[in-house]
Amino acid sequence: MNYIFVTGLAGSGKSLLTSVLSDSLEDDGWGVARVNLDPSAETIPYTPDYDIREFIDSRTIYEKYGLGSNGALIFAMDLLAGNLQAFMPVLESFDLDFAVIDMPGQLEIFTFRQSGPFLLNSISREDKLVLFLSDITASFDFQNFILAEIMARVLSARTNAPTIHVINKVDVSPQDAERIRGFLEIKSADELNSLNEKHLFNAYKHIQRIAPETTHVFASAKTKENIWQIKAYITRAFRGGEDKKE
Ligand SMILES: Nc1nc2c(ncn2[C@@H]2O[C@H](COP(=O)(O)OP(=O)(O)O)[C@@H](O)[C@H]2O)c(=O)[nH]1
Ligand SMILES: [Mg+2]
Repeated sequence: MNYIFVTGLAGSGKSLLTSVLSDSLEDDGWGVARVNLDPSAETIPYTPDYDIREFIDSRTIYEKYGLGSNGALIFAMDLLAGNLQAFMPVLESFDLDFAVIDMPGQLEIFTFRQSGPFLLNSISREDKLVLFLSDITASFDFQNFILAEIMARVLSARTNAPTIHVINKVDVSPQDAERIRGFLEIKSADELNSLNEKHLFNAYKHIQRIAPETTHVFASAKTKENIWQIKAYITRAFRGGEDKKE
């Protein structure tokens, strides 16, 4: 089974993309398991084949241990990482082409904790791909965009997986999407105006070296624009993917 981890900023569209991408892969004839690993999700727009909320309720953790909601989520991820022997057999039993895994929006589980990278690498050492979602409303200016880019690369380095930075919600403002595309064309700090932008750009260039395998797709989970591009990367990334389809 090939694993697609849907990570990214809170509210960027991870759950909707999990739904739309899974449906679209199924339309192409693939077998897909939908997995929700966000214990604090209120509602999700798909019927999960596995739902962590059935096993870990972050609200109960929140009350039982007196943790804040963020602390409860981090505790829940540690709990899951420590109980993989129960989780993995269920996941493996699906025995389909893809598992699309909807992750929590708290990026600190990947950046400042071991549980995120440990989870991803324990679920799949080899056959995995990370989608990192930001959305065009969160990447309004160059600094915000480059910070999202840095985060995508940090995730790629921490999880040792090819990563697609999906800039989602292009339907909201095609003009902003065009402007952000322009940010990707910048080749040198000399093209930037402020000192902060120049420093951030140089930091980004350094981080690129530790995680070079990142591509970009400008997409909309709502209108399904460019979902085909994400699928094209997915089938290319997984060895033999194109062959299996025939
Ligand atoms: N306009 C627009 N809204 C979107 C898109 N993707 C997600 N949303 C909306 O953004 C909100 C957050 O989406 P959700 O999938 O729950 O984000 P998550 O917190 O990252 O899982 C919901 O109201 C979605 O309907 C998109 O491509 N375009
Ligand atoms: Mg969600």
